Amino acid sequence: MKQPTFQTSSNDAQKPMGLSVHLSGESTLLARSIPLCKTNSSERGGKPGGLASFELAKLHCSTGDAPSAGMVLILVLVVVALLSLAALSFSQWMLAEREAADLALRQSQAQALADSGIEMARVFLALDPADQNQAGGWYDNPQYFRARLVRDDTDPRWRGRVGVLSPAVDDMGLRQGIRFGLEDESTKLNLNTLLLADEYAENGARQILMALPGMTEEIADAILDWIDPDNEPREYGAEADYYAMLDPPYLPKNGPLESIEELLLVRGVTPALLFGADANRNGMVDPDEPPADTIEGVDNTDGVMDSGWSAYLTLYSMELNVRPDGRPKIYLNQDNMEQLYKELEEALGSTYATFIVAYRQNGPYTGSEPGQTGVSGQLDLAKPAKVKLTQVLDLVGVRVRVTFQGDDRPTVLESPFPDAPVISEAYMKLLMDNTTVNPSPLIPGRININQAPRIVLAGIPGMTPEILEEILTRRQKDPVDRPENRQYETWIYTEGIVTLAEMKALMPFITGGGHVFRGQFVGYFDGGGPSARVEAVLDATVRPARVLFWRNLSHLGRGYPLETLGIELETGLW
Ligand SMILES: [Ca+2]
Ligand SMILES: [Ca+2]
Ligand SMILES: [Ca+2]
Repeated sequence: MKQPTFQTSSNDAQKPMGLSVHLSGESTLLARSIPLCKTNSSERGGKPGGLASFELAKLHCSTGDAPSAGMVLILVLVVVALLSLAALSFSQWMLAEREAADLALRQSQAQALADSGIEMARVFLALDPADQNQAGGWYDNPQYFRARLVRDDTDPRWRGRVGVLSPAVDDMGLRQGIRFGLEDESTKLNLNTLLLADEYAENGARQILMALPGMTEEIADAILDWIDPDNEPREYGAEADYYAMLDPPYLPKNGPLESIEELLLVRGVTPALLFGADANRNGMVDPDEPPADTIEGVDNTDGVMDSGWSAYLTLYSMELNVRPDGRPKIYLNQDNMEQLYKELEEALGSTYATFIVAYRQNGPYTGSEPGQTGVSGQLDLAKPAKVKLTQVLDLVGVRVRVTFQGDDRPTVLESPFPDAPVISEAYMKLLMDNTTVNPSPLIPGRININQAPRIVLAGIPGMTPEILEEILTRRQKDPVDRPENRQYETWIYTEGIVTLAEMKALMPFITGGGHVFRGQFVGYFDGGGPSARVEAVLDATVRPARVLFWRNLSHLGRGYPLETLGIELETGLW
């Protein structure tokens, strides 16, 4: 609709000073020049700009009769009223527009706040471990990860913050509440390395899965069949033949998973089992979420299934297998004995280097001759290796029979790495920091015994209930509080919780900590309103850490109350 237009006709000399109104467009209500009243300047009391004291009663109409003057007045009033209404709705419309623009801006700012949190975590993970600990660590560090002020403003509606949250694990190893920090992905079962467990223990992979509440042998084998490359069904499993009968039919993946959600395609896996009752993915069952005391017959009274199996599963866990200074570890199974000796001597000294190379060249000695300590000699480094180590701990508590160059008789060497808890702590750090039997700089899938929930630990092949309880009782979850020896998984051996044999059985499955981290990054304003929530997985095996996975959870709401996230904790303006 076209807008009315107005023009004055004061230049018309024949007519008294007045206003002519033209309405163009559909409305032709007023199409003629309307003569209006003329004021008597003497009756305005000579006030300059007498319109200020404009009073209808003091107006004298110089033209026209009384009824037409009244008519004109009414018309003018109608026009004025219409104009006022138009102005009012226009201003209301503009206010609503402004609010919408405000909201859109704050929404995109909230998203930027959440993304700032990801960058903040990447920066933190790029620090050396000692500096990370100095700054409070990545595990439970509200000072660094809670309510960080990103955008300061005197108006709380615009004072933007970000928080980084992860599920907390209590001293019983149960997921309980939240903490401000990151979550080590190595505290979960890595579905894509699960099949390796079968190489170390019979049905090891199934055993690991069976630790999940509500898991059955049928579902466990179906998951493994879904991942394994063959089309041969396991004892209780399902392969292509089964999925071909479904409507619509589909094929099993027969390869690594790309998302946890893919498991919903596996026979027997349901959304309730996979995700529990935590619809908004904040790690807990909120009052408005359906009660989850029982999920398909699974006992959830202790809340272990609040977030379903997804809380215990990952596709990303990985750890760096390098020396503390970033150089590759010494590969103990390399073929060149001269090179091996040289590397070992430089890092560990000649006694350790001699014994390790002698072991490689001769294998363990199982005869009755007693071993000697403190004896040394020159090895023939041209002699090729005879045995390979399956793990570093093969060197502990063994003897080697070796003939040094220039000697006529062999010598039996006692290992400089005695099988004795406490004492072993002295050499374990050197061995763990510098040597490996795995030439890869990255090891995926091992489980962090310092932080993993009870359920995940319980499934590890070789884990007994006694060992599990000892670990849960003694461990220190936060790396900041942890003595140096506890950064290696071998602390359960050096502190006497497990025997050497038990340690060697557990070793392929466990680690002291991984280098891939997950967190929920919540961007919000002190005054409430728009918020953004992002879940991201950061790979800190490279510096700066790279984002492996990013998912926007904003549509599920902020997830945590403002009091939990923290407001007005730090600001330069208040
Ligand atoms: Ca398969
Ligand atoms: Ca199979
Ligand atoms: Ca929830």
